[in-house]
Amino acid sequence: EGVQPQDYTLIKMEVVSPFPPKFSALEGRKVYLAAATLRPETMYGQTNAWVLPEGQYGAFEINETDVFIVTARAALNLSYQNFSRVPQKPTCLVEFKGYDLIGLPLKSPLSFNKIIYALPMLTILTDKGTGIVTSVPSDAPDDYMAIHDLKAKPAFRAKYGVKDEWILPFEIIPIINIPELGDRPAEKVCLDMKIKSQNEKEKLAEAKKLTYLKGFTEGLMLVGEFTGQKVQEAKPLVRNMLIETGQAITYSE
Ligand code: A2H
Repeated sequence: EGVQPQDYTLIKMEVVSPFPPKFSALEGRKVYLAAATLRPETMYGQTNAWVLPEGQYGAFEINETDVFIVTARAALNLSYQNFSRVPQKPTCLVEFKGYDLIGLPLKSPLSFNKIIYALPMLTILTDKGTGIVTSVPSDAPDDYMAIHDLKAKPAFRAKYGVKDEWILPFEIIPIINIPELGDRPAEKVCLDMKIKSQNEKEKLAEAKKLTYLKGFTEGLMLVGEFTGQKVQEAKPLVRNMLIETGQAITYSE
């Protein structure tokens, strides 16, 4: 963990009912995969969620109605930030492996895609955020490369039971224009840097830094309520809108 606290927006990605058998104990509740993001202004372009297949997750009671699927570590942090039915004591209703979450259909705030699916990503860290990541391949190099790997490698899809219809209908949606990088900045940077897969961690860290900085300082919104505005102006506005409408919460660690 860093020295500086990091302020994330937790996006409530709602699990669409009817739930699969392993989720039957949660029937009747509002169940969300809660994804930690630093880029709430990109949520229009979500194409899927990411989970770590080998990761340990739980379904935790946040209040009388809502249940969040996150790591136990995140649930404990949340319980100290007023997000637990029992203050400072997470209540886990069901435990899951990331495998159990793959293929879940989700409804996510602002997303132009009305239903998106949870897919496997092998580079998710379990000691950061919630262990759930939302995917915006237009603007996140990690997301772009993880989708690329799934599309390029049938054996990878087969290993995790990923169906073509959870990936193929979801094209990259332009959300932000960056003067030097265009409307699909993550794709451009990954191609320019000749990144081959999600496992090229050093190159991806560099790609991420570049798109993040350029996006923040020079990016303009192409879609949504704040079309035409700068990313740095739109970011807090989108964040507040999501929080005020109950579609997201703040989370720091
Ligand atoms: B970001 P920082 Cl469009 N493991 O959200 C790996 N990555 C994780 C994670 C975890 N446990 N938890 C969150 N993240 C990702 C959107 C996005 C993000 C865009 C562009 C860049 C970007 C859509 N994915 O991140 O290490 C999440 O992906 C680049 C900074 O705390 C989260 O924001 O700085 C970001 O990493 C948090 O990274």
